[in-house]
Amino acid sequence: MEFQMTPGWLPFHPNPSTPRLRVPPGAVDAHCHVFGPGAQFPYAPERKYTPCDASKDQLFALRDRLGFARNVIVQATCHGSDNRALVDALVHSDGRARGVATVRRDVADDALRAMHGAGVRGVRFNFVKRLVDFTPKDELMEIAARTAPLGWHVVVYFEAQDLPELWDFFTALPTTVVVDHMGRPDVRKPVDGPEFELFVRLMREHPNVWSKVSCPERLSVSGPPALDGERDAYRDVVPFARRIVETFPDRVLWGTDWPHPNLKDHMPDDGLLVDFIPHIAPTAELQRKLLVDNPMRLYWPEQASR
Ligand code: 0GY
Repeated sequence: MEFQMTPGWLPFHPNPSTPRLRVPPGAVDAHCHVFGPGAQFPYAPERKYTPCDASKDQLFALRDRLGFARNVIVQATCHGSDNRALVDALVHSDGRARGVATVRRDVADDALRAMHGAGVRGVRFNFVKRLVDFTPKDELMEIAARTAPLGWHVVVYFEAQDLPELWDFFTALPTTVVVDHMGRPDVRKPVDGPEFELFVRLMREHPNVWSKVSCPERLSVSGPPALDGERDAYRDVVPFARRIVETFPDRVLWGTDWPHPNLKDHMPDDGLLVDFIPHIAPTAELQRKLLVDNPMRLYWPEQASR
């Protein structure tokens, strides 16, 4: 099947720079996607955008280029609840990728077990209105209850202004809950203002809540470096991500978000994104927790050493 990219869609960076940061051995890129290729794994009819193809081989090449050892591949909304591209990437990763799927209430037990065998370890619930149609919360709770016995966790994606309404649902989930991109704070607001305090409180009061300190390129208003070759980017996101890393060092994850769906203004250089890490996790110990210990405990517990 032929797919036309959504007009204005930006393809991923063709030639990311080599990061200055040498990430610790065994580092995990814990938030990235595969898109199609559409001819092999068609995009879902209910999708809100049509991306560029971004294959598992391209993802694995980026992993190697950035110095990472493993990936956690998260089902993107353009594939709906058809997890075939994700599962195909997992089974061809030599055990170096695990996944987070999207499933519907009517998913069969056999299908869940097969996904587990391929390396799926979580389900994603998406509440970002521009990306998905509404799914009733009782349906999501039922999915969480069915996947929890497999040891799966729940990944949630939402925007900061929706946290008050979602609070009761999130805090009732029976599993580890991983929040994408710090709940998408509005970084023009103060880092100690009421909106971000609510997110910090969610993590403080609920030790099963983790956060990805990812996507500065999505959250930033100050944006990428003004000049080619400069490596100082997305500085307005630093206080938010650093606060979460320093307050909850054992419950944070980091990911590239490659191939960066729905960025309208610029496409980040993935090497620069890696060089953002020392700004938010300034010590070697924090970097090791963020990039190795935490993702290993969540996604490869049988191999985790800490
Ligand atoms: C992300 C961000 C986005 C898209 C998706 O599943 C998706 O389509 O996650 C977005 O547009 O904010 O986390 O990759």
